[in-house]
Amino acid sequence: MLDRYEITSVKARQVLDSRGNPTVECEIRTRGGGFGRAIVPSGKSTGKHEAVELRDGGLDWNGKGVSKAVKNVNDVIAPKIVGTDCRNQEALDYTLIALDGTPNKAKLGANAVLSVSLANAVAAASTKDTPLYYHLNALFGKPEMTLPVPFFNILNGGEHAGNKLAIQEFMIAPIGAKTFSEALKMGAEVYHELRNILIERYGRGAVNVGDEGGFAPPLKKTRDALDVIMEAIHRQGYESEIRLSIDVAASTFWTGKYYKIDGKRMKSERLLKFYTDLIEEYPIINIEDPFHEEDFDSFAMLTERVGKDVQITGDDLFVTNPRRIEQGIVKKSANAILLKLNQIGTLTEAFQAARLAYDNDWYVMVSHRSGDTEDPFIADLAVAISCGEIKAGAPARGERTAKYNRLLRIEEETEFSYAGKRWVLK
Ligand code: 2PG
Ligand code: MG
Repeated sequence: MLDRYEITSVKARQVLDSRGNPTVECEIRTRGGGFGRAIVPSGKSTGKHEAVELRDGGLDWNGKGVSKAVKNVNDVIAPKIVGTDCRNQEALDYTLIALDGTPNKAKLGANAVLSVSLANAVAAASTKDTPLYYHLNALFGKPEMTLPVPFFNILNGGEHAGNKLAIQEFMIAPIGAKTFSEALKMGAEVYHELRNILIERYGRGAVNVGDEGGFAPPLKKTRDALDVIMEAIHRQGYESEIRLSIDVAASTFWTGKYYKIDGKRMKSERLLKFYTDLIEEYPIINIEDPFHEEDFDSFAMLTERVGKDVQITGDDLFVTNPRRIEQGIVKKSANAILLKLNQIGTLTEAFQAARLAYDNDWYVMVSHRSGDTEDPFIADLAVAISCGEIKAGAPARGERTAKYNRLLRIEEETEFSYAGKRWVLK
């Protein structure tokens, strides 16, 4: 007898991401009437070691079309997985990995592969008639679920903005909120206060936004950005609840010899001192990618110096890749990983990355991409693996609020606690 969990159709198409570039959407249906849809996001400050995003090249869509990846789903992957059981995520993902056959998904494209991997999980949850976070939690196998602290990227620099700030993301984390909804309120209030201050000081041109919805004011120096954010937090009266976080994305201003930041050329020792000074001056709880993507050793030095109090997160360094995370664990290069599904290409491998981090007492922050979509998958993922931290951009713009609004709904329908207490308030 044919089972209700049998996959009956797999269909991909090309849709647009938040930057207006093509990306892959996949839909999976099951015999029991289940339906899953997933859309793959796309990074800009991508790590060198990320899985390959397959693009068509040529003139159409400025070379960014994904028709080959779509064709790979419809013609190569679909025939192999139609008829299989959607509940067996690992078997499906290993089929995808084998079909691709390369270490970095270069043949079929990580965008093709991931769209199927995620749509399958959504279809399985739908067939079971259970929320996605429950289904993912069962697959991942963690005893509890929590609502993550949102890290709102309210001021943008680096490759995500047209200003001179070297650092890519300036985030606020309402760790002292009692609930997720309160955290969202604090984040939105500070975001709007920041807007007011930027207009007062620099005029209306200062509140154009970057790729992730944070403001991109014409500032040049790191401290100018941190000061204006502190002012916004102060005016809203949230000094005791909100802490700061930065994604330096240091590979983007590493010249091969030195770092170009704040009008200076810094070698890694000087940059390290720059960070320890910042940590003393500002309430920073997390620094992502403080050094370039091959520099495991400088990462380790910073982690040794400040890692007891500050989370040091590897994004471009680890690219959600268990093999690179293992290297980082041996070298003590960080104490957290950024989890981005499309850096590795399947849900199963992303779970392996997260488990590896947990098994070594590291933290995990679930993350969006700068080119993202209305798909809220990562909200459920952050709850399901109970990592307690998510970054999904500013509390504004649809592709970002899709994640935060999904978390509001999960909060309303569950008793899960807010993960703010995982951070020590100093
Ligand atoms: C990052 C991300 C997401 P991108 O560096 O962490 O904020 O940016 O998607 O451009 O790599
Ligand atoms: Mg990053």
